[in-house]
Amino acid sequence: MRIVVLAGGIGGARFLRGLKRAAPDAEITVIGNTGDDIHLFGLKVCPDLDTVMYTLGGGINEEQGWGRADETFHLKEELAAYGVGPEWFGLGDRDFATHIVRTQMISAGYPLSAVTEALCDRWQPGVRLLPMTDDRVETHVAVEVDGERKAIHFQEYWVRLRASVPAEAVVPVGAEQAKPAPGVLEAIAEADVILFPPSNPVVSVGTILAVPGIREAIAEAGVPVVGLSPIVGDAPVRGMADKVLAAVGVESSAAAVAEHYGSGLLDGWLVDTVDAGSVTRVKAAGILCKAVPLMMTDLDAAAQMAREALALAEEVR
Ligand code: GDP
Ligand code: FO1
Ligand code: CA
Repeated sequence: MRIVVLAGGIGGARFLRGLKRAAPDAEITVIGNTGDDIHLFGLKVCPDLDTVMYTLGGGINEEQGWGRADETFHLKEELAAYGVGPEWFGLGDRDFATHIVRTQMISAGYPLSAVTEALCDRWQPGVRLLPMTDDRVETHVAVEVDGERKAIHFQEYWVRLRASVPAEAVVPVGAEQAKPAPGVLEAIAEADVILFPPSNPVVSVGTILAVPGIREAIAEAGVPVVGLSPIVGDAPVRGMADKVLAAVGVESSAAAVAEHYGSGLLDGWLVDTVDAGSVTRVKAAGILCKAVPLMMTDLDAAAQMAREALALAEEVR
């Protein structure tokens, strides 16, 4: 079975770990969000691709959910001693190596998709990890700080400001001109099932869908498309999905996110058991819906969620 998954960082990566366990013989292609990418110290950092790669490859900091296990921060401290920041973004010594290799290869002319494949040669994530595009896309967030309206990088909004001010708009800068990376449209066309993990619907899955051609290819693939809600009990399990959903005029609820994707894209939607009351509303939107436990407390729980998603896909097929 060929499965395509549109993934952000932590939510996507943890679900994928469960999916690998639930469907060990499946050929899994991951289309990763690159809108979170940021250039720092002359290096290209791809947080969501790295989170998927490290999580599936066994190198992730488990408690944090991003960055490397057994990390140290000597380089960051040395840079800070020179007054070179930003200090608010925690790049560790081990992680730096990934960004150096990536930037070196990009400077030598390799596209991000080829670089990602080379990095995965080391980590062996057990899935084919494709960036959504080889072109530069950067998510920016419009905010008002001290009476001044400005657009800041998504990482500055989330990591520096901790989403403490309302997001007035979310713009995937460059997405309109971007082309899907090699293999992306082919994987979608050849998929037997397409899954949206409990990733951020705006700045992860939404950004991937903003690359022209991807949304259309999914809608036209003619195979079940099933998603899992990242919103449980009207709040994100972690992160700032409520803030960025508000920016696109969507309430923070499992049902509203399903309606936001819409029946033109989604065939099935899983909500957590605490949101069982919203199943009728999702079904009324023309999307098959079921309430099951959706907390990825451990690998078994994530694997069970993946099984439920695949079972729902069979129901809509
Ligand atoms: P990010 O790029 O690191 O923010 O990761 P993703 O976009 O892939 O996923 C972020 C989303 O995952 C957030 O909106 C969370 O609410 C959701 N999430 C994290 N852990 C869980 C979980 O255990 N269950 C569910 N249902 N959602 C989760
Ligand atoms: N998230 C933080 O909250 N603080 C950080 O200092 C931080 C550094 C960082 C470095 C590399 C990397 O791959 C991810 C990192 N993240 C950090 C996570 C990153 O901001 C993610 O994009 C967000 O969690 C949302 O997707
Ligand atoms: Ca992300």
